[in-house]
Amino acid sequence: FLFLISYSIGIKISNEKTKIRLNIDNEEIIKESFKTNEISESDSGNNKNDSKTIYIWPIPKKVLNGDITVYISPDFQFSTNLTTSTTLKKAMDRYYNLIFIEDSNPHSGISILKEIEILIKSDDETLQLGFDESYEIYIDDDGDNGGKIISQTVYGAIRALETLYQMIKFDYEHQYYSIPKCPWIIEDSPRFPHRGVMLDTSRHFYAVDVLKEFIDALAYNKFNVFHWHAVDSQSFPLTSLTFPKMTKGSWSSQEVYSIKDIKSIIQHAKERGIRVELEIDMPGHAYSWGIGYPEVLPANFSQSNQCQQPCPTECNIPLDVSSKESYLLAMGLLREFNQQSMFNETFFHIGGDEVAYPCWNSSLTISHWMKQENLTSFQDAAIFFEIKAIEQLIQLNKTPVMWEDAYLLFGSSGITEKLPLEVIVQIYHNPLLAVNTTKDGYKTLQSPYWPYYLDNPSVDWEIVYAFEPSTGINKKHQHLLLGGETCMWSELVDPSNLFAKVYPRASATSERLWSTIENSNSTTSAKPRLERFRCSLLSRGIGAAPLNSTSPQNPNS
Ligand code: CP6
Repeated sequence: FLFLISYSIGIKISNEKTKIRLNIDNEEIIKESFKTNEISESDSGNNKNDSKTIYIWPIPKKVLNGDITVYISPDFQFSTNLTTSTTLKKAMDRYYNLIFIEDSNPHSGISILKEIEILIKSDDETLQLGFDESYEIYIDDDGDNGGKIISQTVYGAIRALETLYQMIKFDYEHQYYSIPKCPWIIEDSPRFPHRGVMLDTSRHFYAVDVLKEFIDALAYNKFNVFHWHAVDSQSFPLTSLTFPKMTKGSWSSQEVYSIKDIKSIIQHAKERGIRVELEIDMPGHAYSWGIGYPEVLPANFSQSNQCQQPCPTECNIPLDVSSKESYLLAMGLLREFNQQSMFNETFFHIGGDEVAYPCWNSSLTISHWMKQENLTSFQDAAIFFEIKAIEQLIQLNKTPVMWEDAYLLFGSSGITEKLPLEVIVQIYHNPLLAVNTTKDGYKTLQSPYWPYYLDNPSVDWEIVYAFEPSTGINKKHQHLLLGGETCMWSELVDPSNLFAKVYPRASATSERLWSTIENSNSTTSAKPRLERFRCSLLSRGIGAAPLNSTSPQNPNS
């Protein structure tokens, strides 16, 4: 057993005292007196014995711990080797203020933790698919020896600080902060590189502060992507400098995101290791574009029964793909929102979902244009447009992301054009479609509406938790499954009920996508940890709903 520990983390074991040697850029850090006989391998949350349960959500890859409480000094501080990073400095301050909210007393014990040192190997703060979020935490059972957080990047350190937050307890009777169950050795890294939540800010508007709080909660869950479904038929709240009349399609002039707002949301997310993936859904779901620029909507669409005016809730009028203005507008928006100074995220979502073809039935300009271009079906017409948008993004060095409709459309009968392999396919119906998309070589994201659409109130957290996104996918192709996103459509959701709708169910996804399969295979053992994690969200002002213990069953099964 000692060999196992020393082998896996490089501890040098002598008889009574143990030294941990860690190599950081040739700097050798030696930590003394690790009493190995008090370290036991925790059963990563699968242990029903409460005293053994590790209350960390999502459960780390590897945890070794003991049973000694180390008290924290009232003048505790974080220190770091990477003093040049404002991202890290802000994260240290943020977590310091989240942890130490009460006045605390000095403990009279002899071993008091005064410092945790954060050692970071690289100062590269680029946020992109696969950025390094791994970290290690070492807390000795002798507080005087301090503690260490070690990571490759600042983002790994941010994940470690979240774990540390969940490890610290406050004793209200004596006013002591402490870390129970020391010593600790934690080694952690995520299973999937893309772990997100989608939020729709078109059906209802969310103020900037609400979006920032939403991003805070993503970080508490160790999610790393905010998929911002910013616009849709119902409203267009994003300011465009190139096309200033776009926000005529907003709910009101108050319910608009200015350029400054957008930048501050992206900055807020970056400081928490969250990528912001913007979606401008096209060519479907585009009714709101036509408020300022009516020339981009199909002529006479109101005559189609799917698309009556006034716009019904489910209305998703597509752009007129025969109109030059539609291309100027759509491609112009892609160029504007992909400027380096705006969204430096490489993924960019262009929707492609639910193109309501009947809305094109009564437009003579569309039928003339189709004849001219030799397009024999509305499907072909949609592909014509989508290819242009995909090519525009590739030219901008961006990675297009599209809903599964694009994959199915390009592959449908009579259509020879193939969906470019650069496109990442986001599944939202049958998760087993991932078997095909990955076999065909497409990077894939799982968001099956059952169980990842949070607007369905009958899906309880256990069902979300039990869903395994890699099911059925050939081992050879599993590397193409980048992860998944749980989705919050906002037809029936706004800031008044957002957090209770999203949490705790999205947390079920956060653990499923972060932790190993072996560590996340039981809802029974997850439950007490999720209960505790929900409280940790509540104590940070996130209004997560209570866990429902009597979950309704899937009516389809
Ligand atoms: N809006 C947009 C939606 C949905 C989609 N796209 C949606 C479809 C089915 C369900 C829930 C939401 N409201 N733009 C599908 C990607 Cl069940």
